[in-house]
Amino acid sequence: MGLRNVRELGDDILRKKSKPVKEMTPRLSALIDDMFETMYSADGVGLAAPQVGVLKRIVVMDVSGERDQPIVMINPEILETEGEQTGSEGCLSVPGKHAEVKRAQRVKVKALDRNMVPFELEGEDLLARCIQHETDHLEGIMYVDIKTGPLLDNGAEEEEEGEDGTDGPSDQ
Ligand code: GNR
Ligand code: NI
Repeated sequence: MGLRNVRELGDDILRKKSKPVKEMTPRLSALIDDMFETMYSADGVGLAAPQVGVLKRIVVMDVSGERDQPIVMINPEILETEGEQTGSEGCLSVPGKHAEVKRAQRVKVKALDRNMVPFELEGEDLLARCIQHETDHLEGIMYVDIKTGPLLDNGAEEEEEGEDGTDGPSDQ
């Protein structure tokens, strides 16, 4: 287990297309464990392998807020989309920033789980947004490419928030 270094905007690897996974291996299983650890440690709701420098079609997600609904998607393919949502989006590879992004409201995706067993998943709202954000990473697409509003700085409170969830130092 271990934290992986998250690549940031400007790193060429984020712009490359990731390759399909053919078989699960102990190395890839360890990668998935590390991706969850890295995502949870950064308070993210998703992470794609290229963000940790691995150009393979692997995504981890957990939009529960409780860290108790981990989802692994290997070789994900969006089968159907429906509707539209516009909302704020951030990315661990664009730290301290957010912007409005237009996405489908609902998506149906097929993927392999970490045992390479196929499954389908339907999501809406944040889960649908996260699925689209992560599958974009596998194509080298970043939300800043498709944002509909300006790239904004996150609030200072969020920036300074400690790991214990308390506020950072006061400005007063
Ligand atoms: O943590 C994240 N939050 C988020 C918010 C709205 C839409 C997508 C996301 S994914 C992001 C983590 C990340 O960078 N995943 O690639
Ligand atoms: Ni991202």
